[in-house]
Amino acid sequence: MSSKESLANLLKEERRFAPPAELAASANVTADAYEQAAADRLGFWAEQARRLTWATEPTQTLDWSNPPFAKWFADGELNVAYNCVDRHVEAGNGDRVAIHFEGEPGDSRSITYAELKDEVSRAANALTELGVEKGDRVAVYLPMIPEAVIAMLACARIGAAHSVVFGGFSADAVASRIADADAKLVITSDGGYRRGKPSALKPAIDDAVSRSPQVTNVLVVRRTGQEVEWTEGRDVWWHEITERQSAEHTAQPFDAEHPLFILYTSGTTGKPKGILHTSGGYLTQASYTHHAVFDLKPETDVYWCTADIGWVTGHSYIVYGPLSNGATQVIYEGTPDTPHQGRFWEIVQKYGVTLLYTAPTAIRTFMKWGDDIPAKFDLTSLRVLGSVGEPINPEAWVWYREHIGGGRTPIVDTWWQTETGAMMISPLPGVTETKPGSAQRALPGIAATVVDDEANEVPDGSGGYLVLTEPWPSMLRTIWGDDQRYIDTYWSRFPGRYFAGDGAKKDDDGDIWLLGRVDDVMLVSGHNISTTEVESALVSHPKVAESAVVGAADATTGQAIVAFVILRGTAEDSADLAGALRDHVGKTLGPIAKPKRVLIVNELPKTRSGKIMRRLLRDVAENRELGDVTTLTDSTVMDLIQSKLPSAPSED
Ligand code: 6R9
Repeated sequence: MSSKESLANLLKEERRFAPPAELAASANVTADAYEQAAADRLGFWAEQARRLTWATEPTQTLDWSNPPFAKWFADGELNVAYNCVDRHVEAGNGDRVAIHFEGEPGDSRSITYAELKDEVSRAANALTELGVEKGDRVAVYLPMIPEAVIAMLACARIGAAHSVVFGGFSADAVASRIADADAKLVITSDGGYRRGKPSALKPAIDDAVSRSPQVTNVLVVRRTGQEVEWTEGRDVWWHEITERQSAEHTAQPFDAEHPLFILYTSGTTGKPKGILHTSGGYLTQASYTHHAVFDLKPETDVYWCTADIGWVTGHSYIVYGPLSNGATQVIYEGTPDTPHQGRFWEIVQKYGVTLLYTAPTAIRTFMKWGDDIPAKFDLTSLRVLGSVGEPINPEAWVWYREHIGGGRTPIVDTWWQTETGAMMISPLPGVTETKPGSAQRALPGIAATVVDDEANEVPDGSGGYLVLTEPWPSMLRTIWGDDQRYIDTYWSRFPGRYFAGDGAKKDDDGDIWLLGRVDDVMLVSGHNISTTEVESALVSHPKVAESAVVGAADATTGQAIVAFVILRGTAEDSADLAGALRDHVGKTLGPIAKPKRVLIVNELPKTRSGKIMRRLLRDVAENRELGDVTTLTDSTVMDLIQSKLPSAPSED
């Protein structure tokens, strides 16, 4: 598809891509899964739970007697780490590679399932020696190295809940998360490699732990070899303590509802929410969706999810989903442009990656860098491509399929949240006729719909709020320590239904299109306009790689649309470009959606998981002091954007 065609044309043309015949013929999941799950939803999930190895098989599926507090498989017992590691060794697959680790400087290391079992066992013994027990919390603050996975599995193995905090977060952010979870141990490293240099992690932990009296030890992985401050009696080298442990460790079974992890989502205001996930239901859905949505064939596939371990995507689709399925996967430590902009494609070629899972923000960056970069590498091993984190603009979807997938691969646009634990809405690669830009329909066993302000389901062809209408196995169980906030945040807007906070519409076929967070929706002269639609219209212009739009207070229209735009590699700014882009949006979506101002920028403010922080752009557009920037990857971005403002063209 030519990039000149507008979003409207893309939609009007109803461009669809049928699943490749070969994939459909041997797909893990076929169309009858939808019927089977619709006929008996709980029976369907009970069957999926049998993917796991239980110490005590559950006889109950769902206990929803005290909504919204769910219990799944409540009388079952299992050990999550045993399911992710030991059982594959026992099944004779100990020599299969679990992790191909690629360090940013170019060092690499492959770890088989048998080796992973030894390492996780040693780490579990080390945690026990340090006094960590079932029911405790452990904070993890590590770069993307195998020890991050090993640390999480070691916690799971002994029944301690982990709380992974992004390696980029400040000491304050770490300290508040350590305090909220009341963690007694912190696992960190001297540093990690980012953009060609060692980047320190331990100083933030030293600062945070100095304010956390309940932390008894800090376990430190040596990754970069850089100098670290050392607190005797508190700090322990990972390699020293694990080396002297036995590689034998018997995994005890825990209740299906035993806490597995807490993961903090920042939200837009207030203190971070500690999302609590438990064991049996979470692992069932992480495992099933990874098997179904990626069509994983563990004997032959090489899977790579580029997410950071500190994001829920790293939890569910690097650690628990893939490892419970016995997958072979790649883990990469660094950034996609180090030492060159083809690094991702070099890795795909090196390991023969077949299944790739990344985020729209990365895809749009690759578009910006230019088509010629992936073209230099052999990407023919790829067979399914996934997207997660934000709505994927149709133009980026088509680019991903063409330039990464060689025009062959299905794209699975997977909608889910930290709170949902696992994928909820996504195409199935062997079943769904895909549409660029749409996550399409709820997975088998999942119930989602779109409702209006009065909680009425909207007809096909209309928009509203995305809600989930039935409990699901990997749902959050509560907000750590704050049941009332859990009820208020997710279950009170539409009683009896889970409100995801996202806007969505159903097309004429009933397929779901995500439209972004409802907090970001713009109100222009009485019309609701979604950020996603205007951004997609901008990205459908041949000169645009990425954009973010916000509504800024305006005396005449209530809000006016301000667009921040990043150009493609070969495109140049010109005097009339802003006007041309405004006209392009006007033609694509209608005059009401025309941005009042268009600012060409080089970067956009993003979280570590790649989500655009529109809240900060709104502050800029309304000339306000910036709000909380602690979850921003790179705070200098905001200075650059603000410096653009005075000379910005202002049209009316
Ligand atoms: C997995 C993850 C959740 C929010 C979610 C939505 C956005 C994620 C999306 C998507 C459109 C997709 N989101 N996937 N929007 N299409 N395929 O991202 O979790 O970090 O908690 O964010 O991300 O707005 O509500 P989390």
